[in-house]
Amino acid sequence: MSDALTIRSVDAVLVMVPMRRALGTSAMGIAEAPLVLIDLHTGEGITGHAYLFCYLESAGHAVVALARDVSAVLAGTEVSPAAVRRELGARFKLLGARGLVSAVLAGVDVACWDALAIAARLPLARMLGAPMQPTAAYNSNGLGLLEPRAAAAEAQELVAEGFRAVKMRLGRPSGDDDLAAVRAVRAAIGPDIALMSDYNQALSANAARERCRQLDDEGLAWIEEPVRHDDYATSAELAAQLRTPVQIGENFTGPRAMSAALANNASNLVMPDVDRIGGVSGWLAAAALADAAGTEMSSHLYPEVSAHLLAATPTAHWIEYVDWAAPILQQPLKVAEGCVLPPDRPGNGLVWDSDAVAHFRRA
Ligand code: SMN
Ligand code: MG
Repeated sequence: MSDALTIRSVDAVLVMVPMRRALGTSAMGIAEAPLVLIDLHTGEGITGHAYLFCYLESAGHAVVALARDVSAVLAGTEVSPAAVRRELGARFKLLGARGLVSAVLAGVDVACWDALAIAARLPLARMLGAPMQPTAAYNSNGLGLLEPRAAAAEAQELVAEGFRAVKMRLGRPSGDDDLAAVRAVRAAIGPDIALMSDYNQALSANAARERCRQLDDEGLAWIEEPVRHDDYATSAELAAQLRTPVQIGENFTGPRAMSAALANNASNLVMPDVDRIGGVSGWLAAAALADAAGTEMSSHLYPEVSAHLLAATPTAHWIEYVDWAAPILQQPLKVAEGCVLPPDRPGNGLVWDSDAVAHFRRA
């Protein structure tokens, strides 16, 4: 007897969803979230869901095209993350499973795990052997590169949405500008709210040495990606010298990259992104690496799926909360007392609001 599910097709739809607050980062501003929604249909009638945040609309169109290729390759394959990885590994070996290709593979992995958990009638967290435990959340829905007064006002709004922690972006033209914004935000939120910060790789190694030291007495929960994401040597130097923890991880493409970062002591904290680290399967490998290294691990974006994954992560630290997918979800993720619980329904809990999807659809 076999209860295996079989893949029938993989459908992908691009939506451009306006964000409640535009986000100015040191790299670019984002006002609309380009999301590719993945539906993995099975012959048994169960559909697995995932979404990919694509940063640019053009990347969303490319992901939809790649998903068509994936659908043709996977038709008839068992819904087994390992089997799917084997098939797609071969398909994309020559092109290279990097960048958008790896994001598509991760999205399919998330959708496979969703289908398996739905078939087992278990929330994803329980499917992974985890208790339904909450993770402390920080509100990342804003606090782009604003001038100090606007940043202070926005920080208060973010706390008032029910959080005990917020993240602000850094990388203004001068260190003094960032320091003024950090101090304005701290004065607005008080000493008891955790304040994360993120440079989005803005600084050269020399600038980072100076500018991170300038912020080292401000009580920041972490300084994220001060330099190029793959400059592990400079990042390690900063991590060793600063009192403030250095955080990296959203750009780890697969657990191997994270393993190299940990081996180089490139940061004090790690925060992989489920769609860059390799989906649920990649996350579990990364969580084992963080556990072995004794390094606290947070999530990057995708709070809906990350809520389940952090419940299954031995060194779980913070969940990054953004509501960018909320307008196209039937049941957006809930925050209670500054924490996020994995949704108590079968699978990862993603169910599209079909009217909203039709409204925001671009491809
Ligand atoms: C970020 C993520 C996605 C879009 C813009 C900025 C940022 C974060 O690096 O960590 O939230
Ligand atoms: Mg970041």
